[in-house]
Amino acid sequence: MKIRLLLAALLVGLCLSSCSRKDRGKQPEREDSSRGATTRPSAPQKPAGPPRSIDLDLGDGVTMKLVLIPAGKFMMGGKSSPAEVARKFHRYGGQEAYYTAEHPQREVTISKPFYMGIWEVTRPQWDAVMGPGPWKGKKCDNSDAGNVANHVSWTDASKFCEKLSQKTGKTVALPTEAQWEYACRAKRKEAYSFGDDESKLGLYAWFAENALGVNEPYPHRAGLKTPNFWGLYDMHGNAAEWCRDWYDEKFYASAGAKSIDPENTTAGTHRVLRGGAWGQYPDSCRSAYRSGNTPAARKCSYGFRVMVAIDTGGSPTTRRGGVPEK
Ligand SMILES: [Ca+2]
Repeated sequence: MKIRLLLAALLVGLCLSSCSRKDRGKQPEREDSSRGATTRPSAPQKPAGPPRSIDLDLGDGVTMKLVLIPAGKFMMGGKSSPAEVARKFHRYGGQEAYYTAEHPQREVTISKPFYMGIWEVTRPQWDAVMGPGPWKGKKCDNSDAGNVANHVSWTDASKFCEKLSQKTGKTVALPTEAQWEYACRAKRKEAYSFGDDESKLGLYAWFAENALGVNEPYPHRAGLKTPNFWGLYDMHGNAAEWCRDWYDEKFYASAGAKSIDPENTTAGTHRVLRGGAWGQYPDSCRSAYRSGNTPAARKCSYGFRVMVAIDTGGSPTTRRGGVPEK
């Protein structure tokens, strides 16, 4: 009897164990009773990055739009030799000596994303921050009140950045020369942000052939031409743009030319100007072309655009003073 009872208990035990295994195997995934949807463990959320664009409030109903430029690497400087560029632009009087400062080309890292103004600073933007601009009464003071600010020196442009930093609580500054070229190229390696064919330049730029050459010797209203891949207008032509660096034609070749976030901070006589302008030929509007002038120089072809630095938390920095944190 005892043996029978033991065998029966053993059979019940085996059945319970087997049924339990089957049940576990069939166990449905947990249901979300409210929606009937299967709930799986959620993937870790990526922290939200900085917004793709920001609008600065300059007061008086005037704003300034800037777009996010991602961190990355690019080849800074001229791909073609000075002799090749001179040959290509011979009909415009191109000479090797004009292009030697673009060399040697080298890989440069822009280690942090930043915001770049989509336009050169406009006259209404200037007026909202600084009051009446230095173009007033000049030959190039044409009647278009929405035109870009010009006849502006490097010192004027830097003061604008300081005042706008104070006004917005963000770090507004001139871009470094490396940031400018990186933003201008927008991932393209050719002579221009749209390729190598200078016959297309008129779609993207105001320059000698469609401005000075047709008796319009001044920069034109921002945003009328085609922007580059990152949404930046008039990087080629219109106003030549001041950059933060001191200009040194041998900087690329010098030991001081870092490959990560380079900036020439060694005081010289000239500051950097980039992009060419409304009176210049296509060779001077190339992404790699470099020039400069003294910080106090004002010309009808000189203007600028600004950048806003982003802190490590992903927000535009709030440190004041016009110079981004390193
Ligand atoms: Ca420009």
